[in-house]
Amino acid sequence: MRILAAVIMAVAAIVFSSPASVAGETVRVGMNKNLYEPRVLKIKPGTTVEWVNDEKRTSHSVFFEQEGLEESDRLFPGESWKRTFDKPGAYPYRCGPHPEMTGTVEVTP
Ligand SMILES: [Cu+2]
Repeated sequence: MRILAAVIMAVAAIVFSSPASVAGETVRVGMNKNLYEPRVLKIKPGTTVEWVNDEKRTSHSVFFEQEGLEESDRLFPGESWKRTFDKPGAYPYRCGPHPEMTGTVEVTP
């Protein structure tokens, strides 16, 4: 029984440490030192992502250019912007003023 308990604990640790989100949940992506953190975010359908500018003085945006969407407003330090993802897929994006600043949202069922 002790071994069984250890196996259950190990499986639980793996399951609960996976970066999965729950539908209706809001997950934060920071923007700091010209990087999105985390750069690759894995979520479940129905999750809202909130990008928050954690810089002291640099402004950023969130631009899903490849989807042909409009760029977000310019986000000044402390400001944020949200998008909800309902369909599975990979959603690459970048910062408008800093094209080398990129990230991806991966939505998996
Ligand atoms: Cu930027």
